[in-house]
Amino acid sequence: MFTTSNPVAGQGCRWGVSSVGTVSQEHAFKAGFETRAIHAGYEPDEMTGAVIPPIYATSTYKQDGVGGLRGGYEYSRSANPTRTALEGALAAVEEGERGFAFASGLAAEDALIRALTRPGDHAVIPDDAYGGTFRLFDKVARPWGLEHSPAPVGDVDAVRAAIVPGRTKLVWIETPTNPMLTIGDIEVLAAVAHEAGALLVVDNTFASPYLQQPLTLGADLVVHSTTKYVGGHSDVVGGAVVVRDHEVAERIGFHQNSMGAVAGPFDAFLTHRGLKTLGVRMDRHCDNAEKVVDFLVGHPQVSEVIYPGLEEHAGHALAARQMRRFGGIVSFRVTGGEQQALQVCARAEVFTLGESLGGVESLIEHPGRMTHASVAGTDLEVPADLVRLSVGIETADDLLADLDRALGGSGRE
Ligand code: P1T
Repeated sequence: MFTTSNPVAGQGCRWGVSSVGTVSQEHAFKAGFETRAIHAGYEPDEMTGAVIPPIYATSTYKQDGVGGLRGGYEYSRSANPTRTALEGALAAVEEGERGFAFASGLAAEDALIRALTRPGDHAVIPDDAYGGTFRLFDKVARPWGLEHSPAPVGDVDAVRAAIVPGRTKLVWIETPTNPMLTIGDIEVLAAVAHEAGALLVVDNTFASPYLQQPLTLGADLVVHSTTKYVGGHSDVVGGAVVVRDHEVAERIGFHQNSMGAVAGPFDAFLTHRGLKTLGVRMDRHCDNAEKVVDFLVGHPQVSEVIYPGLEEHAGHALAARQMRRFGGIVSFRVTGGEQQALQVCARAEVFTLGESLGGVESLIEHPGRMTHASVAGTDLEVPADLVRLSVGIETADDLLADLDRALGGSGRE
């Protein structure tokens, strides 16, 4: 049986979490991933039968006498039915106790950090992570008193050594990391964090809940930039935290409401719509990424292809164990240094030059000058000859032809 408690109404449902309406528990069962992605969080509206959660564009709710809330709804910073539906679905696909939707991935991270740490505490962070996450720890959280140590997520001993006994409250990883696609062992790192009395946080943005469910492997919290694969169409910015433990969930919920960086109803609607097709999109992202990798390996202008699906990737066996497939992001280095990397980015046409990832359209970027400019000169600096691809779901041959053109030809027979 798979049920999780409802953040607002306290109701379970067949698929995961029910936001509106009561459902008999008689037929409760653990549905498959796609079924949960499509049905969890919402039952067709009692009055109209609306199959999709309406966009509740309301800031407040009529009370039936003071304190007489209908379904627990009081004010839309605290809860809004469109957001509740998304939060229920996120909890269900990550197999968590509760999900929380935020205005952006960084807003979700900020709420998590402030809910679970205090001045004087310490966090272990990846030595390869999204530049904005590093900036949040280094330029925002540190001045408030939270210290951090970067460690390579692929090296368990190094992560263990970075823990400050008694002070480390969070071990924070990405797997795969952004942009070097390093793989961290979620199960082992959870044990390492727990031994030290810390919580393991996994940024699951790159894998998406379809490819990997960190909470089932022992992680305590998952964060997402839902801007990416969950939303999937590059039309909305959002973030999420999904929590395994009830008490931790209470703290995140308290901070979400107290700090207020929530997902609005229109954004929640778009993100939830995207989540319903996550499974089919991810399979095509992975198919196309594998074809792109095959093309790039051995290309005369490419010195290294980084993709966890390659047998020579240091984290390949681990990724094969903890992920369903290897994802849609491919990084590669070129033989001609930074200038060539910039040129490839500028020449690509089907691959749009831009930050972000995880949308249906293919994107190309230069991490050193773009998404990871904020880590220049730190332990997290990325190679200047690195190019990152977010492989979309266009026709694969068009993607290969575009890359060949951008690289100056001679990669295809
Ligand atoms: O952009 P926002 O929704 O606030 O999410 C931040 C974030 C968090 N975690 C990871 C792993 C991310 O990749 C991001 C955002 N990343 C990009 C914009 C990028 O192009 O890499």
